Amino acid sequence: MATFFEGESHTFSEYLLVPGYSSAENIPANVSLKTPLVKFRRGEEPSLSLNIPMVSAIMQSVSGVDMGVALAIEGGLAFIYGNQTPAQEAAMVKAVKDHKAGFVESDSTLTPDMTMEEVMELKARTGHSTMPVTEDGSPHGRLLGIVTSRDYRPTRDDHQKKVRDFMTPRERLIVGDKDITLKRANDVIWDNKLNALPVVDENDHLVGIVFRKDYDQHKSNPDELLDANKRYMVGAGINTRDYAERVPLLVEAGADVLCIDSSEGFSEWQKRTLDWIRANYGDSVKVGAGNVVDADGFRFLADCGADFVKVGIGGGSICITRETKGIGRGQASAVIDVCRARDEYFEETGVYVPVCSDGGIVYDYHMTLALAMGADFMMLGRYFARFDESPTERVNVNGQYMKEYWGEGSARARNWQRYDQGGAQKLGFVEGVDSYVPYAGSLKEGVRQTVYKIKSTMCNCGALTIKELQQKARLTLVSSTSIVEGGAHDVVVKDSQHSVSYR
Ligand code: RVP
Repeated sequence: MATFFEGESHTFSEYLLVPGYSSAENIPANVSLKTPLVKFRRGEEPSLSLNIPMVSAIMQSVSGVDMGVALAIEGGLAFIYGNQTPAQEAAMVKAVKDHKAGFVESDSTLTPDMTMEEVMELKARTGHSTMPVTEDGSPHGRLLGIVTSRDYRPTRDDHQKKVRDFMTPRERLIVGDKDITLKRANDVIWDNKLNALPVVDENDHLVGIVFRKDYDQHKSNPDELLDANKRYMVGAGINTRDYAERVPLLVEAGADVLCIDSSEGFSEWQKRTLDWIRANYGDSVKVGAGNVVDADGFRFLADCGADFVKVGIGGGSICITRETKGIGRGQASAVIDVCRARDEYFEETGVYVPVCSDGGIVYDYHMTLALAMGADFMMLGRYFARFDESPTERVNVNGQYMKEYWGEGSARARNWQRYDQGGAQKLGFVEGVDSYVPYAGSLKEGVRQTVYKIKSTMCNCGALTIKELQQKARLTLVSSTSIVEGGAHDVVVKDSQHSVSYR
């Protein structure tokens, strides 16, 4: 006879937190969201932690270089997608590691032959008034000069005037060399009353620009997630097929943590992958595994040596695995079950293996619920796909800005390795869709608002840390009727955006 799990399997929207006592101490400014990323022994500190409990999904439509940098600045971590060649993925990891905070790559570069009219158009499009001029117009071309709004007068000058005739030429520019530190660059800006300092390499090719307004970059991003060398931290997805080729390249490129990306991880393939990494790198390479949805799956991966375990099958917004294959489990039930198993494992072995809740976060409060249920951090696809920093196109659909977002199991991504069960090297059938998500602006603003909401709710529960939330949280299942009561109801909402503020 088959095994039947007790009760129904539930998802986040079916739960609410019941507030607990909050003291005057419980204000968002006092809340820390620091959380372990990899396993650790009782009494020890984890070797890697996150400053906010958010990582981006291992997906083509979510996690590229820009996501890696932007999310590390906020204290989270991106997992660069594995659905590309090992060399391409390693190059993305390296680009995040090489990114110098405060050194901006120009998105408005000119050639000397452009006209003042084109300069004005570019300025209107990007909003940037400082524009470097390079030989070929590329952001890393040979630097020939710089144009700022002080160099031309639209009301008086001929709009066909060439850039070469009004730019400040290279010989009159103060520049920094490519090894300059941000601190030194800011000193140069300050001493010379500059607005921006172009940074060039030994061949006079533009590396980036340091702007005066980035002066206190570190001070305004207190949660930045940095490695021991003050570089941004970044993760990378791997699969259970080509790890012997992929892992060494990713490690060499500087990936701080890896994660086996699979729709279903309770398998011998994951064990083989983890065994190979341990045999070749011992514990020096950190690697998460998954996905699983129950205690047995967790224990299997923990025993195989996973550094964290990822939970979730079929709950992703673009995922149709449950419809196509009939496997999965409500995300809340899966997280609760696995986190219970993690705590038992910790009691027994003294090893704490962090749990990542992956997929199915629709509202910001779902993140607080996932944490309260025991998750150490969340992996999010749809949430991050909406921001400027996701690698997909922003498009206008019926008058509304959207970003494209597609599943790794969709016909568009064809990530057969993620769904591999040892058969032919192709996707047998699709398990994901291609979609749009409403555009939501910059990651910084979006994440900061979400983080503030999580902290506020934690205060309502009397918790100043995630651990405390997990100990103090009181959760209740809600009936479908009371879910209706939770939104605006029995009124005509004036601002239709209200009901979809996160979506
Ligand atoms: P969501 O945040 O709800 O958009 O879910 C993202 C998660 O969905 C990913 O981290 C991954 O686990 C899963 N996914 C990615 N592609 C697919 C698919 O095509 N079915 N599912």
